[in-house]
Amino acid sequence: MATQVAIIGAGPAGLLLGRLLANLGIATVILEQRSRAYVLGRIRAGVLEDLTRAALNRAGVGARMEAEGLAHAGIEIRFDDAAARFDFQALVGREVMVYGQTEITRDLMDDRDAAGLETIYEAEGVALHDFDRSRPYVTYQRDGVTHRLDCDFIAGCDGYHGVSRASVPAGAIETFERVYPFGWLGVLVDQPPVAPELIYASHPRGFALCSMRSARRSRYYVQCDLSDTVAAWSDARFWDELRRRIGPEAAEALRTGPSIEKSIAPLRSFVAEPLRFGRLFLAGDAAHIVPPTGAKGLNLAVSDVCTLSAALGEYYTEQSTAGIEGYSARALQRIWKAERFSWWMTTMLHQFPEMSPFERRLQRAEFDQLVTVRAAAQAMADSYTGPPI
Ligand code: RFL
Ligand code: PHB
Repeated sequence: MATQVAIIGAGPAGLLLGRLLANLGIATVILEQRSRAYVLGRIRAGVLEDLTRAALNRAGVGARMEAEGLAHAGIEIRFDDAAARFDFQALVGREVMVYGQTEITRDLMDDRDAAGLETIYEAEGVALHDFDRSRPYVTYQRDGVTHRLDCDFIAGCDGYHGVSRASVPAGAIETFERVYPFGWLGVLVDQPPVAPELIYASHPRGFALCSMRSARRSRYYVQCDLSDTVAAWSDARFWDELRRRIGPEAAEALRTGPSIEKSIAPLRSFVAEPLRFGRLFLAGDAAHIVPPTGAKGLNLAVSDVCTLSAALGEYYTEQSTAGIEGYSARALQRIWKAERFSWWMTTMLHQFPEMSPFERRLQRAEFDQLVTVRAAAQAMADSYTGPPI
């Protein structure tokens, strides 16, 4: 089998790249190691920047998002007993869209099926070959049979644990990493959200976040220990802990119910440089991880593949290699901005082990700065809603 661009991974990065390249008349095959149902079962991101929303619309896959997504013009940040609303519209003239990653993934999968574009699920043992030469290829097994996919380029969109980044010789790649000493325990529940907008709360017992997926489905998180297990957190314990951290008014308004999903995610900042190795490109979580506090991971995956698809479009339609040569540097500019913001939000709002009272006071001063200095609030709103490229 042969194609122009072999895409590894059917997460949002791989699927959107496939749609963007199809729009440019470029052929793709996606190889995904999991089943479609497994990919759709992962509960992840919920907040889309303006640019992500615009990119999905431009790509032609935004109709359901526009109909069902919730536009949010601000967020609340709480610190101990203090609370402030940040009005993104007033501060920077932009808003965000709350629409689950699961729904985007479903929209992209349905679109790909309707267009008759090939996705091979449950592709095992994917291996990348000769991407440092002119004719790369990918091998994989399905139902016990080995297949070979010849291509011009390989796009590694296979997430943090994928095979693409791992295929690069160690001497050709540099990585930067911070692992945080805590995780997020997330619960999905079929109950109306506690408030019309997201609440980020820093409390002496730890961080908490109230988010949502729709007017009837809510998503909540509490900071937890890395050693915690889902089994140790009954629904009752989770609701109790959340109530303690989000302030009395929200605790009062909180509507609880049986969790329909519960999972623990570790928090990490990570960047690999560069993002291109001959004819292999890395995009999305394969190239970088941000802690979820800034809601940036999915948005970065989208901006990476927008940049990459434009570069590949230039190559095929204008026979110019300038775009693919500049891809890494271009994408990394935005990536490091998002890394800084996500690290900063995480550092301001979480309880760190062995944090001194001095450091807690500094966190409070950071919050007060946001509340009292308009330029500081504007900078936060600019980063949260997504700065123009
Ligand atoms: P994904 O979604 O991990 O998809 C990669 C795909 O590659 C497949 N794969 C392979 N396929 C073939 N061969 C192999 N060897 C393979 N190895 C892996 C995997 O099965 C998978 O299907 O990466 P992608 O597409 O780059 O998308 C990135 C986003 O998923 C991620 O950044 C966001 O979910 C991060 N994130 C958030 N981002 C936001 O922009 N806003 C948010 O509000 C937000 N909240 C979150 C988040 C991530 C979270 N967790 C669980 C990490 C909240 C949480 C709790
Ligand atoms: C979510 O709804 O899952 C969500 C929202 C905002 C974040 C992280 C996750 O910062």
